[in-house]
Amino acid sequence: MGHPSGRESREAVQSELPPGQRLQKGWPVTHYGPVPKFRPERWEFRVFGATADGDKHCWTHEEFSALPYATVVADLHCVTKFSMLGAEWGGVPATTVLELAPPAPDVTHVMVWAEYGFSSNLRLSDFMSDRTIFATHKDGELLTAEHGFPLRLIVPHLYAWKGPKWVRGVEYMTADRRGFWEERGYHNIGDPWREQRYSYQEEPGDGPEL
Ligand SMILES: Nc1nc2c(c(=O)[nH]1)N[C@H]1C(S)=C(S)[C@@H](COP(=O)(O)O)O[C@H]1N2
Ligand SMILES: [Mo]
Repeated sequence: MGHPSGRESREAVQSELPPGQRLQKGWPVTHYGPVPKFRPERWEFRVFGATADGDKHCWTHEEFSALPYATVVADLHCVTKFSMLGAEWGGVPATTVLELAPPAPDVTHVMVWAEYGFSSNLRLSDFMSDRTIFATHKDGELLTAEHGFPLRLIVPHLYAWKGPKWVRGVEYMTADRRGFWEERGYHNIGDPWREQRYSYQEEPGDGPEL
């Protein structure tokens, strides 16, 4: 067909972007509120709620850092329409957390909790993806404070607000409940390929009543 090569390569890049997104050069910082100070002696990662054994599971920073390290190459899509492609995220896969602290059989959703009470809800099926990862590193380097150090969640197949920075824990839930942005006008599921940006786009069954 013979497109000029410049145009062809732009189209190749565009085809990797979900609808309505544009490619961002560099890595902007996007969040609500201040950047929390990391205090290692006070930090713990907690899994609580409907666990299989009914107990809370806690890791100190040292213990969590000693869990097996894995990497996932994934894009980041912000609902405000910029995307960053092809980052390598390093850390602890969500599947590892699920193995070490299994949910009760009736768990359907999780709430991921971060500093200052920020939260985001996910279907267990989204959390269970083998590409969902609690990241400590990006492209081989420790995360910076403003990008979520010491720990942030990356859910590659959902908009980036579904991945809290400064994560402190996971609550296993037997019914869905809205997180911080999901209560404030963003879509309960947040699939960028279906452009599920806002809660007014939700269809019956996508989320709890607002
Ligand atoms: N704790 C917390 N995590 C958060 C947010 C936030 O407001 N608070 N914003 C989310 C949004 S909307 C985006 S786009 C990404 C941005 O990550 P970045 O600043 O590392 O690019 O963080 C997500 N994680
Ligand atoms: Mo975002």
